[in-house]
Amino acid sequence: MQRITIAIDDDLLETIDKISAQRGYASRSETLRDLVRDAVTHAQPTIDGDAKCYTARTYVYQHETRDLSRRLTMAKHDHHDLSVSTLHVHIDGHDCLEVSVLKGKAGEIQTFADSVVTQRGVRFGDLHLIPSELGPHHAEPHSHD
Ligand code: NI
Repeated sequence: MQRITIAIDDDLLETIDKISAQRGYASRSETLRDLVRDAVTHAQPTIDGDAKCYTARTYVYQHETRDLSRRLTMAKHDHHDLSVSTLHVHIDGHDCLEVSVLKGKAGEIQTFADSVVTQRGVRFGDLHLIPSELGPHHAEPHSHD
């Protein structure tokens, strides 16, 4: 096992301590290891990179962060072929919430999403991959009542 040092926001640390107390973890380290394991499992692609899929991508970003809005716009134009629709909500004076529906190969979408959520000033990045081929249930024409 290795020992690392990380810088963390006060608010986030407070939340981690609450989770730790609620679940009864013996230490912060134990709590963080479990939370990181969850995140790592979530981050590993479970769909074959060439599989066609739909994706709901959500993230919050601070539009005032230097150059961020411009970089995000450029990334979106670079991947315009994957984009179906984006919802933008101005949460408050600083933060924007975006929900994008993307369509394409899982691997390409993952790469695009990573390029967005890893930018400084972007938080709560999440990606929900939905295979285009939903199996026999949806292969037949169906109604929605
Ligand atoms: Ni906004």
